Amino acid sequence: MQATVVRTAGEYVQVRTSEGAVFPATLRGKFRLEEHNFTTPIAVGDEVRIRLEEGIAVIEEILPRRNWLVRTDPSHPYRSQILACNIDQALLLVTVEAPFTPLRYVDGFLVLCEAYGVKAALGFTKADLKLRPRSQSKREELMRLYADIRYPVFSISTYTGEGIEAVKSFLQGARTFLTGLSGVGKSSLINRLIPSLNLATQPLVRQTQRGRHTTTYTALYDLPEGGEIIDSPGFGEFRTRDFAPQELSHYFPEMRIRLSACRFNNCLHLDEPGCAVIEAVRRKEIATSRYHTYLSMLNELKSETV
Ligand SMILES: Nc1nc2c(ncn2[C@@H]2O[C@H](COP(=O)(O)OP(=O)(O)O)[C@@H](O)[C@H]2O)c(=O)[nH]1
Ligand SMILES: [Mg+2]
Ligand SMILES: [Zn+2]
Repeated sequence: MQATVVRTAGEYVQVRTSEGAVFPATLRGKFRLEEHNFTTPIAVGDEVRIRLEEGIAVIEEILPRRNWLVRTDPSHPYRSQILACNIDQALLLVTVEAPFTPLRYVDGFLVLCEAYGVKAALGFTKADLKLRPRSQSKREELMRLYADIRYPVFSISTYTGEGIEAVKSFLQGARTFLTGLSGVGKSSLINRLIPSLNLATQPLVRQTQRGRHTTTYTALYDLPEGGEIIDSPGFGEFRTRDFAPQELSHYFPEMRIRLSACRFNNCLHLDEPGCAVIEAVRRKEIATSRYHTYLSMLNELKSETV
């Protein structure tokens, strides 16, 4: 029988058959041994072949994946963690305040999506919040920056309903991986999209304006208008060592289109003469913040590969 993995929480796995029946699932021991490079060998979105044994789905085979999102497991530097599999697109929720989302985090996620061939979009949430003037202009500036480099950008409020219709049409018919720091409003957005669900949401910690980790599992839900959304815990960071320093600029769309104009075809865009990327940064055609993320990610990749 074939089934889809619809929930993972540490070792706990749930699958759903094509008829819609949901079962707790276990992995046969051999997967654990074979896939020791991964924190867990299976992830939400996986298609699996199962055998039912007293109400438990025994997973016998993981079917080939169309794609996946993988990051370095922050607690085990030599292991990878599969975030989700077989997805069409990803939506990253971002807040400028409450909580503060670092740009390195946003760009790190976008690079991950580019590297694994997943279409990415950004949702700037809590549009109803009255921000300090500096934060308000920051929010607008960032929305423009990412729209300019062709990422779909939404302004969303789960309180007022702003942007919800636009997000719905973006989600319709697709399987979307939803992520963002703890407290940005992922569960609130899903509740707005699927009112019957009633996921737990949590106020921010007052002093720090950071989220609490309410969601400790990854779970897939059906959307009423068709399509599926994957709720995930507030992953702290998206680091990867799955590609070479040389590849990195290919995952920045505004750099990618300029690479053929660099004088050297192995240009790392650091201080090489005739570098089209550095020239574009100088002319403010590439955002300084994006270039800084590039440099910091490049440094990490270089130190991983020596
Ligand atoms: N002002 C405002 N607060 C929101 C909005 N969406 C969610 N919140 C609040 O932000 C906090 C965290 O929301 P939650 O959905 O639990 O975030 P998650 O950790 O990303 O799942 C809760 O106190 C929500 O009520 C919004 O659109 N506007
Ligand atoms: Mg949540
Ligand atoms: Zn260059």
